[in-house]
Amino acid sequence: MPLVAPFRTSFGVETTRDVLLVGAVAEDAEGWGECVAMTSPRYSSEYVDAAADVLRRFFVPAVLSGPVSAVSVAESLAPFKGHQMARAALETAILDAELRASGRSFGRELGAVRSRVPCGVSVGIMDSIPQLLDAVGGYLDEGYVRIKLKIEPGWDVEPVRAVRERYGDDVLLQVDANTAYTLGDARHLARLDPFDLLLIEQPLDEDDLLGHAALARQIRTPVCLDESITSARAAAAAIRLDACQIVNIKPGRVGGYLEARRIHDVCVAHGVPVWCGGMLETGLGRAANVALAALPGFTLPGDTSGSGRYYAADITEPFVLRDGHLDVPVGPGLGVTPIPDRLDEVTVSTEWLPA
Ligand code: OSB
Ligand code: MG
Repeated sequence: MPLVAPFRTSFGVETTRDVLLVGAVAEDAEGWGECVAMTSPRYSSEYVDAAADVLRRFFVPAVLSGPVSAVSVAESLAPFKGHQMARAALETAILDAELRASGRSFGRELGAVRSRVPCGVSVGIMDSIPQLLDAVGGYLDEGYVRIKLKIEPGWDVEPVRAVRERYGDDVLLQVDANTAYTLGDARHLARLDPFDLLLIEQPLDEDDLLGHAALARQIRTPVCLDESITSARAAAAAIRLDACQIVNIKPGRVGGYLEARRIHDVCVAHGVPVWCGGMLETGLGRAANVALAALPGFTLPGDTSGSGRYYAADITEPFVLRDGHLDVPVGPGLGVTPIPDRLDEVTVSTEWLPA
């Protein structure tokens, strides 16, 4: 699916989104899970074709070898390592089918306590500061309540300063480095301190919890982890080590919504604020993310933007911001379904498993 504008991060530029959807068809319902793996393994080791392969060869056969239920997916897949995004898509499809069959929504199932969630937007690296200021201004006009700037060495202090100077100190502002720095950059990153950022997301490598803990002692901006938080256990370790003060929860990265909820619970128990990340999802993934973001520990606005921030035409009814918020879907399961004609238009291949 073409993106409305190129999205540049420290790990690359995306102009289109290769989406892998898993559908689970039961007698009484059909469910959907969106796999958030990207085309190439730059954000994490996962990528779309690998996810399709591991689902086809290992995950779907393992899950279908016994009685199928969402809560038993993790157990069925326990013999296998990794591929959290593929796991998440499969578990979500089955959970959606179960919830639709019983008329219960994702929000209800996960424990949502709000009917709408405040929305932030993730703004890519641009060619120039004026271009960035135009983009940020447009999003603020649309009502986004929080701006996240993607940063990398050479595009960090100046864009942050420019946004603060132009739009003022009241804008909720944060940055995301996607692992682009090293601990040696600590003094440079401390130059972000005067700008009162909400947080800096994943400045160092994914496996560098001790580095994040050391960095957190050298800068005032709170450290938030994204890539490093691969499970509830990883979250507990990061918190214990003081490697982060805030956690970004992405269900795809952690193997699904059930593990995402466990991370939420761990963070709440430790007084660590969480927010819901995004992976440029279509309306299907977005619906579930918005439901998750309505849990009580999600006290910061997430990267749950409106459909129009990503796609001129979504594959579901678009999510549209109202007063800076998105409504949590209330219908059974995800509460949204693919529009058949739209799905046909963007589908490049379909595969039935078992074959
Ligand atoms: O690091 O949060 C990230 C998109 C793709 C991969 C990684 C990230 C992102 C974003 C955009 O920042 C979040 C979104 O709007 O979906
Ligand atoms: Mg991130």
